[in-house]
Amino acid sequence: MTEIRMEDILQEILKASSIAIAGHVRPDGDCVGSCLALYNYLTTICEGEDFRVIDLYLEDIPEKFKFLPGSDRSLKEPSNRSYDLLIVLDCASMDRIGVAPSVMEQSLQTLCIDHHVSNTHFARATLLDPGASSTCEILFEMMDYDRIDRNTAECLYLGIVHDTGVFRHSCTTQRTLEIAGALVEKGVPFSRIIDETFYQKTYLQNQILGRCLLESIMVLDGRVIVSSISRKIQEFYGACPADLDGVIDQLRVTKGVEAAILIREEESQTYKVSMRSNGMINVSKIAVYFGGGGHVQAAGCTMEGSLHDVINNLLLHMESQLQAAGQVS
Ligand SMILES: [Mn+2]
Repeated sequence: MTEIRMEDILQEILKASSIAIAGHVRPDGDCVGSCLALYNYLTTICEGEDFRVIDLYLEDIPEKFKFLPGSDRSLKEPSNRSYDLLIVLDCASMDRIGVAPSVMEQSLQTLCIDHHVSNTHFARATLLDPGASSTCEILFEMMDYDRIDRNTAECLYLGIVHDTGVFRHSCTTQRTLEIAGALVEKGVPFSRIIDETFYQKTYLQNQILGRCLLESIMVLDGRVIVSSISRKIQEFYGACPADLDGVIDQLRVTKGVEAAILIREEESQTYKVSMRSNGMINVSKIAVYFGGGGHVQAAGCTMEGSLHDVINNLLLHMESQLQAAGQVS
């Protein structure tokens, strides 16, 4: 277990003549963006070196990220080949490594580049910066700006956009915005990336969103908003859980609201609960109480019983937190 300095990292990487790059399970924007950015960057700077092998391992890349340069080059199946160096990106622990556990075992050296404060230092060497908005931001810092081409820049930009929620989350710093600006200078089509990979929804997703907003209710003096979706409705639209992505965030930005609750019926009497808070209510505490988990402002749990009981139980906890904060009488 060693820490590597940013200045030395590229040199260290280039000592290896066979390199594998891998991300985490169910790759998100920052994972896909960072893996493809590093792949494109190394492939470009090593062009013409026919002795060197650079392979990329990623689980199924979500459709909306497939326009990124290099996405067709990823190997989905683990191979038995061994590499001089495996670089794992945006992955905090061993159990999150997607397709590459066998590659991990067989590689001579392993390096993890990550920004999760919970990183377990599972790799032989780790470059960890919990202050970075994203793994893409760390990669930008270690790359030579003049050698970042537009392909690499697009991937980096996408990763930063996704992990910062389009520069809204508190992980966004002055430096994050400077980096985004530097990437825009490389010709990144930023409007298209933000619209088509972050905000765009299918017609079905929009219908589900509309339905959930329409069915929502304001409770506890308008401090909490609750919505639910039954199995019947999900089946009617042919919606899968991912089609509800973003619904809870739209509920949360309702004016006056401290917290939002979205309840999805999974099976009869079994509900998946998502909660978001604007800061005053600690939803992680409530989720943990009901056997789930998450962060202070975003958490979830599974609950059983009638919908009515589920809502009442959650609201009791929200109410007592609001009372403690002096927000409801
Ligand atoms: Mn990330």
